[in-house]
Amino acid sequence: MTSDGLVQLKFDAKEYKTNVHPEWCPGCGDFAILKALKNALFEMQYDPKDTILVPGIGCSSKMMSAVGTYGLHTIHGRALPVAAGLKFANHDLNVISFGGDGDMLGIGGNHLLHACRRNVDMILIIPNNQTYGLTTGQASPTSDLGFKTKTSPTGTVDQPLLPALLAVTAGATFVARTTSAKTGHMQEMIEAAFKHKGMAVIEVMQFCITFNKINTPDYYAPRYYDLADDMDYVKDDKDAALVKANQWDDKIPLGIIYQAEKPTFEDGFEQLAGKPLVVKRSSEPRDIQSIYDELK
Ligand SMILES: Cc1ncc(C[n+]2csc(CCOP(=O)(O)OP(=O)(O)O)c2C)c(N)n1
Ligand code: SF4
Ligand SMILES: [Mg+2]
Repeated sequence: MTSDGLVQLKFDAKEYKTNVHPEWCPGCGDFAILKALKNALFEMQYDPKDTILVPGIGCSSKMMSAVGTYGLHTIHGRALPVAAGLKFANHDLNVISFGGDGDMLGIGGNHLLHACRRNVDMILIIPNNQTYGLTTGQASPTSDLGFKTKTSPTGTVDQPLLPALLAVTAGATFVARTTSAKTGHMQEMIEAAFKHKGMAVIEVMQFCITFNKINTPDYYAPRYYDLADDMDYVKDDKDAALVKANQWDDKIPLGIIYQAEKPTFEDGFEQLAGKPLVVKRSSEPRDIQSIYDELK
């Protein structure tokens, strides 16, 4: 508390920034996700040296380098097992994984199922632009039926997956949907996920203005409604959550679709009840030199 009664914050907003500016197309929805993530980290006052971002590979995954925490850029589809391993080794860390719809529901779909059913205490953000952005716009597992691309010139014939529905079904204990068109709402969902104990999955409808000209903010704006406006909605009712997560037509719900308290993966190991298995060795954010030196 300062002399004028204000709360003294430990970390300034600039602690969560770096001087890296990801190369995204002007107008890409990833800019807003990055902003919401940094705002949420600041609001939570997470210590940057106790926080690690673990993305896969894709346009959205580039945001890791712009956040002033630790980061481990993994390979396409494999972010979740790495993130879960980090949490297991040091459960004092705030672990935030993220990857696009291709990353998390295509090549990494298997890992998504198991991270959810294990209820690992970490966050997963899925920027869902319904296309493979980085590799120039092929159809992804969430593309609409009939989505035309260079590799599906007559339109894709594959039934799309719904990330939030998959997450609820597989056992995640926090599942929310938000949109890159609403930075404040995204930040609210990320903060709610940070406060949750267990696997928290946030699907962000993220707009790829370059390769997806169909699923645009204007396309979705009239369809969205906010579950927070429904006072009767009970978040820990799984049957109700399945209905909401599956609603994908002229009405699409945003907000916390499902949230329940259940034992986490880490709770299942008495070895983790005390201190972490491995205590981090460097003291400053991004001071990785001491670890390199030890491995020489
Ligand atoms: C093992 C492997 N397979 C394929 C690729 C090529 N690749 C890189 S990003 C990507 C898809 C990106 O789409 P998505 O995950 O939806 O992320 P976005 O770029 O849309 O944010 C693919 C197929 C790769 N880098 N590694
Ligand atoms: S290709 Fe799409 S997702 Fe990638 S930076 Fe450009 S607008 Fe964003
Ligand atoms: Mg994508």
